Amino acid sequence: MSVKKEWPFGITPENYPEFMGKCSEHTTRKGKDLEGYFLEKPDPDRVIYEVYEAQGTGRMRLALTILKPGKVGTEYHMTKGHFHEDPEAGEIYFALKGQGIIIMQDREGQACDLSLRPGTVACIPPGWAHRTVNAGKEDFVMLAIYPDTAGHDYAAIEKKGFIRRVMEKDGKPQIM
Ligand code: M6P
Ligand code: ZN
Repeated sequence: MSVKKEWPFGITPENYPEFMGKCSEHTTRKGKDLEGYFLEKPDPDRVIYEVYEAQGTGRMRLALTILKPGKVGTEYHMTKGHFHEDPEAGEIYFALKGQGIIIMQDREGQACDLSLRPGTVACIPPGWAHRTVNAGKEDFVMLAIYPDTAGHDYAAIEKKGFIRRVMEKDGKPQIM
């Protein structure tokens, strides 16, 4: 089998916009794409987050997510969240900028969260749905690395949501 020759590269908190330029896929998620995810109805035209995706090195995919700061009601901006279609596929998140929280949940309903600051690596084991929340006042930027066979399964989360939510209380993010 012939393998396409790739040129090595690094991604840093400073140069990630260069990586965005190399990406073949770019998705913008606005309030109207996230109706039913927040407790309140989001402004349909507000950009909540953007994802830049590329074929990574070998059999991996790389995705850079930029979550805009802000809240819908008192709930902090967040991604949709998903399980992987492949039950054996895990994922690694590497936080580059801002303050985030990753919420995870398995199919039995066990939940877990980790705070993400620049330099944090979060290991998402197979079988755990994952959602990221911007808990800060600037963009939250992170890089995700996952097998190219993982696939996104949004159905369960779309229907039932996550048990944990990140809400503002007394001016600060609180996980409820
Ligand atoms: C991370 C990765 C991507 C995912 C993106 C946005 O970058 O997990 O695979 O697409 O976050 O999350 P979601 O697809 O749940 O909206
Ligand atoms: Zn994933």
